[in-house]
Amino acid sequence: MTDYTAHEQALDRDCLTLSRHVLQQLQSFDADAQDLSALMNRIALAGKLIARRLSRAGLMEGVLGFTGGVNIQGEDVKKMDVYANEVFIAAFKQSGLVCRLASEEMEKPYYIPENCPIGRYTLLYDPLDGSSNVDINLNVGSIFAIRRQEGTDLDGTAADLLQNGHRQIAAGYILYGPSTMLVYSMGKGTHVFVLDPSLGEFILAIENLQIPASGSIYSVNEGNFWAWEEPIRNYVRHVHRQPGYSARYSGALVGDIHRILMQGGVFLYPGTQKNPAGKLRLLYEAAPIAFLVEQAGGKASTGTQPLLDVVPDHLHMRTPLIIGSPENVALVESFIQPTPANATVTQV
Ligand code: FBP
Repeated sequence: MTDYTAHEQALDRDCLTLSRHVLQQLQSFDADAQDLSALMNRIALAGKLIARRLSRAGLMEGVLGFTGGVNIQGEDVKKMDVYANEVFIAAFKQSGLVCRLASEEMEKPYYIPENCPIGRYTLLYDPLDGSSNVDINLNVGSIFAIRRQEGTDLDGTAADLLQNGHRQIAAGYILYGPSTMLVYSMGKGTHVFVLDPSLGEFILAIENLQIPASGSIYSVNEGNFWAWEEPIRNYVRHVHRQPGYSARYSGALVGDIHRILMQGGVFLYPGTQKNPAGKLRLLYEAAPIAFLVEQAGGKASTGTQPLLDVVPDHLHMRTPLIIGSPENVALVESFIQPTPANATVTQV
């Protein structure tokens, strides 16, 4: 191989930016494709701004800690939650792309009048996932999904968003870790980008990521053990007895899912007797992550039905989530819905 080719390859690599990859995925340069490429680029901009703030947060006054307020979820709000939410809104102003933003941090969707009615998309997002990690410099993330705006939504109930996860046009997450990564799918595979700080661009690192069919990692907050229903307890008792399993739980969904996408295994956030619906929100946490994992050959379930089939009844609806390598998820489901065929495995 001549130097030139290696040089050409490196140049090609450096030019395989997110916005170019989206156009390649859509195999089109028409207005719709350009809009979705620009939309993804705005999400990337929000990620870069949040990553910059996180990287210097420990040196800045008033960036970390709580605001003293409580959000629609009943959770104490972190200052970085508010900052990250404002960044996403600012990134889409004057864009003509997104008419409405629905966020974990806002009771009702936020409208960008200058973008309506031309903006044909709605962005649903969790601006800062794993916020319990942010003040201690552990990994956090942002989660996003793009859906088509159907109707004018004048009553602000976002009723047109109450549809199953298959209606997502694109979904992904940004992982703020040792490096900043953006993982997304438009329904044609799952792709991993790394932020090259010297370029300020997300560059393609892995195309068509495939999750291992099974893995030895299980990721769940065992502190909730006695709050779970018996079948989930039995599954965890089963893995405790199996040699080779390792428990890994970071407290941030994005970080735990990224590990499982790369190494295989299963993540669980089950319901509890007190909260049968669990903790995670369907529209801007579970459904986007399920879309990604299934595009990588994985499986996502509530325990009793495919996660992407769930139709929400309100914007901030919660759902149990069991997700990861298909064989591991099927094993958990076999404890929840035992059949004569799997009775030997589920007897603990
Ligand atoms: P936030 O988006 O408010 O951070 O909540 C979601 C989350 O932090 C997930 O990232 C994580 O998987 C889960 O909650 C951790 O919950 P728990 O502390 O109950 O295990």
